[in-house]
Amino acid sequence: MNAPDLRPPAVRTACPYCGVGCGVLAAPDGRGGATIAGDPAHPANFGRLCSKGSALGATLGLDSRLLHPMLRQDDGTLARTDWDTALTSVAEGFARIIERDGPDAVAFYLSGQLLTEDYYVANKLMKGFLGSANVDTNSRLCMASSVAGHRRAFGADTVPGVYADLDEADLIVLVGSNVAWCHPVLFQRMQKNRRERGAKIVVIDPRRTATAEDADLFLSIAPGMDTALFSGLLVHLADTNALDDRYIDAHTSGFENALAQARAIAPNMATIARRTGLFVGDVLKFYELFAANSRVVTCFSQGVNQSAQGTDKVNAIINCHLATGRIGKPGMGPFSLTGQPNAMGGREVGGLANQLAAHMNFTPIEVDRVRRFWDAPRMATREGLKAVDMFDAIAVGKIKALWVMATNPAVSLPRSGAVREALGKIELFVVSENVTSNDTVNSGAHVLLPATAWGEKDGTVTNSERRISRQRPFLATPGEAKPDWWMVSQVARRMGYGCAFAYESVADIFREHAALSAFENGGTRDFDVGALSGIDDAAFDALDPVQWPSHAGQPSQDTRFFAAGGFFTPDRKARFVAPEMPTLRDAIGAEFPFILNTGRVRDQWHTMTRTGLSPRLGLHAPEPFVEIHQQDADGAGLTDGGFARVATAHGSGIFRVAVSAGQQPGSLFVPIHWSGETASCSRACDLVAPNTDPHSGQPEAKATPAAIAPIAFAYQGFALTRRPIALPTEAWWTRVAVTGGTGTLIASNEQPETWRERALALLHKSEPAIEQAEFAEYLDARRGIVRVAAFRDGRLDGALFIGPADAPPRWDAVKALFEAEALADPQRRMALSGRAADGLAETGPVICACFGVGRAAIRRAIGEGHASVEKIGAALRAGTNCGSCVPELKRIIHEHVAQPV
Ligand SMILES: Nc1nc2c(c(=O)[nH]1)N[C@H]1C(S)=C(S)[C@@H](COP(=O)(O)OP(=O)(O)OC[C@H]3O[C@@H](n4cnc5c(=O)[nH]c(N)nc54)[C@H](O)[C@@H]3O)O[C@H]1N2
Ligand SMILES: Nc1nc2c(c(=O)[nH]1)N[C@H]1C(S)=C(S)[C@@H](COP(=O)(O)OP(=O)(O)OC[C@H]3O[C@@H](n4cnc5c(=O)[nH]c(N)nc54)[C@H](O)[C@@H]3O)O[C@H]1N2
Ligand code: SF4
Ligand SMILES: [Mo]
Repeated sequence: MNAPDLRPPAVRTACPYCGVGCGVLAAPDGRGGATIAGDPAHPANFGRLCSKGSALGATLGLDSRLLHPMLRQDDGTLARTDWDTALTSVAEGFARIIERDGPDAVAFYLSGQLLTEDYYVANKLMKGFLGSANVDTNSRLCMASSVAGHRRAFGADTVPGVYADLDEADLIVLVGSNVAWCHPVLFQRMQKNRRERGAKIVVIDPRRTATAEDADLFLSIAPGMDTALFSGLLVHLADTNALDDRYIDAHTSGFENALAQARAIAPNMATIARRTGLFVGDVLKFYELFAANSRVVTCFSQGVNQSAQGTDKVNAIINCHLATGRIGKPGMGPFSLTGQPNAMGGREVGGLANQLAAHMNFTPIEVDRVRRFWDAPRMATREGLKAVDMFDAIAVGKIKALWVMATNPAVSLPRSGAVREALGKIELFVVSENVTSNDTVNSGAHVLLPATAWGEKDGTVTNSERRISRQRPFLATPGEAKPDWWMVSQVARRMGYGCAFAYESVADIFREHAALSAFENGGTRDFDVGALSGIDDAAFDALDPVQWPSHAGQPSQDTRFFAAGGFFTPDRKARFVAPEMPTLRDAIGAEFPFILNTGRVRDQWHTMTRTGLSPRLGLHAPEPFVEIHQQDADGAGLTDGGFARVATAHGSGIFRVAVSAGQQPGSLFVPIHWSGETASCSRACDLVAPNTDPHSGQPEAKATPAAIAPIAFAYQGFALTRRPIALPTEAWWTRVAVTGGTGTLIASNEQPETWRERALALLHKSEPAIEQAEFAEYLDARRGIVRVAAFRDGRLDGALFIGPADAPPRWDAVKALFEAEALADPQRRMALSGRAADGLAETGPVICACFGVGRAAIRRAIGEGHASVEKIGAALRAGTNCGSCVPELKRIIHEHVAQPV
């Protein structure tokens, strides 16, 4: 990889992935692509990017893009239409259904990947003009428990701290948060603090993640038991005189009650150890570290939020910070790490069904205030349905029209099989999307609206530390794509609300949003960006990253909340909350004896509609897997690298078995990224129970009782093709981007002869100019081997190799030939030879995505004496660019020392 050439005109924008909200410099190459680098001036990342951010340039292609509005025809097919027809059909459809069945028969399902301006307009249309609060978002699956926890404790959804706290803390506690993979640039900030200031890191997670690998203390907690651990901490703090009595007295209420409940949950160390599955000594070590370090930040993410008691977990953590007065001061505070790039912005505009805009709720005074500000004819007066309930209402026909924007619920909602079925029955199903095909679109969408994507869209996002950054366009808008805010406004105009949706630009919307935040505020609401309400177009274009609050009285930045109280409750005091006794909603039993945990891998983003386009990002974890402890694998008759069917009461899937020492006995881990687009049957959410938290409505995505059993395939193999191929449902397959095309990994019980026939047919189909293609094949039916290759213009244009499961063909060498621009004769012969197939050049999984360095090469280098991260970097360059792989390098070094090759 060469150093990015960033001559002007590089555009300053923000990364579209995680909530760290890194600043990006994008220099368009004039051919539809761009060179990407971190923005050194952005206060979230100071020039750094992780593996996903660095690969953004490879995800800008238009091959999979939806470029024109489409309408479902009577024969079931989708056909291109014009914008006016599409928008009119949406407007008329929503109007008709509201007229017939009332406003609660319609819904919007939005996303933390929308820009604030898109989000604001969609929320305004539904809550102010259509008269329903049935607007919910994928943030329900993500941040809802944090929102509810903040609101209970602080009276508002306020993140008190700033990223600088991570630089200034002496102790960082990471709860249910795999920051090394999910917020990598923040992880690097934490590591820098550790190196330079000696900060300690404690990781609390049932799995030994890449984050845990490097921690000072790792607590492999029993799933769901965080409240027991933090209740015990509150008791410990009380019993060791580590409380801040003055803060408690002056700024909080409910302490005694919360402490009494904490004592009930965690009466003594033995009980805590039993509930959490931890050693007393480790628990004590954590408690002593917490008590001894006043500069402590507790970061939490989905291991906390995605729980049927997620809100209580959040409050159990916040209780400990309130009790020690460690909040809103440099280096201290509870810190909810947001997931999506604009999770925070969505909360600002009231994107959730139980919020109004600008951090207001559904009290009569607030409803009236927003009504007057919007001059709204049909204000929703009560909360709408939260995501899981919304899709249940769709399933039973109560909601008849749905508009999905920028999310893929057919893959990401719990019990997603049932979700797909419900979507198929809906009367009017509108999707605005970037891609022509995903599981949601393919669940029967009637109207497809092509949305501008990152690089084209224009507006603002807010990151985890309340910092608003501009996303700026640097590419021309392709086809007929339009911004989401434009589509919503156009539909609103067609429904008769032209005056209220007369926006000409994102700046118009931003100004209105900023003005609403200040409207009759007077310090009663935390979210106030009134200082920006008069911003002119030029200043909006040039807007530097700015943190809220930012109002007339306090336009400054780097503001923390609550160091001196000032909560947003009626008496301005924080509330301690007494949590429930911790438990998982569904208990394991004989039929489903394991706990299924789900989450993310380092180099993929959600359902892979974008990261899935990058061959480099596909190298790290190319196929869907289930992680399991050795002891459980032995018990279930599973082998590392084999296959397993994982089943729950809700669905099942087939995954490659990955035996992992980091996995707790009794639990399984499946990544969330694979969908019907990328695998035959490996969607994590098909298996997940729809149990929700009573306060937040957030589903328990990390603890569904499950069973696992081996599944045998007699043959395995792969295909390399210029375009994706379709395989029969009898085969297990998964797809990954490779340089120059698509790789498909295959497992099957069908005979090699069948595969030979199929290979010829498939390769024929996938070649654009087949008459020029030349086929070579090798069949050894007795050994179960088939190899078919297609050559064209001196290139290897396609290949399909199948072999016996105990000696499957490896694709590294064939892939190298597939990627080559031209092949010499001996190389062509090599293509079918056993040598290529057996993979002389096998690299193992690629650990360093930036320089394509595989595990095998790293292990070799360690064997040759390069046994430190620095030395590996010097020898192989691995880990020297974005740094996302450093925790794994450390793990490999560690393993090697324990067990040399
Ligand atoms: N690479 C990558 N990064 C991403 C994303 C992505 O798709 N890919 N998505 C972004 C988004 S939207 C989000 S929300 C964030 C999520 O970021 P994270 O929350 O860090 O990621 P997850 O992998 O979902 O879950 C975190 C951890 O919770 C642990 N966990 C499970 N159950 C429990 C429990 O009971 N207690 C505790 N303490 N831990 C538990 C899991 O083992 C897992 O390691 O990542 C963001 N960043
Ligand atoms: N089991 C389990 N399930 C989970 C989770 C888990 O940990 N475990 N995590 C949950 C969490 S935290 C999250 S955030 C969700 C994420 O889940 P989703 O939001 O469903 O996943 P994405 O793949 O990000 O879907 C975004 C879609 O919007 C499209 N898109 C991107 N940008 C735009 C745009 O500007 N406009 C429009 N109109 N479309 C756009 C993309 O092409 C893509 O199809 O998954 C949740 N589901
Ligand atoms: S940490 Fe990575 S994914 Fe997150 S915003 Fe920064 S570059 Fe993007
Ligand atoms: Mo998320």
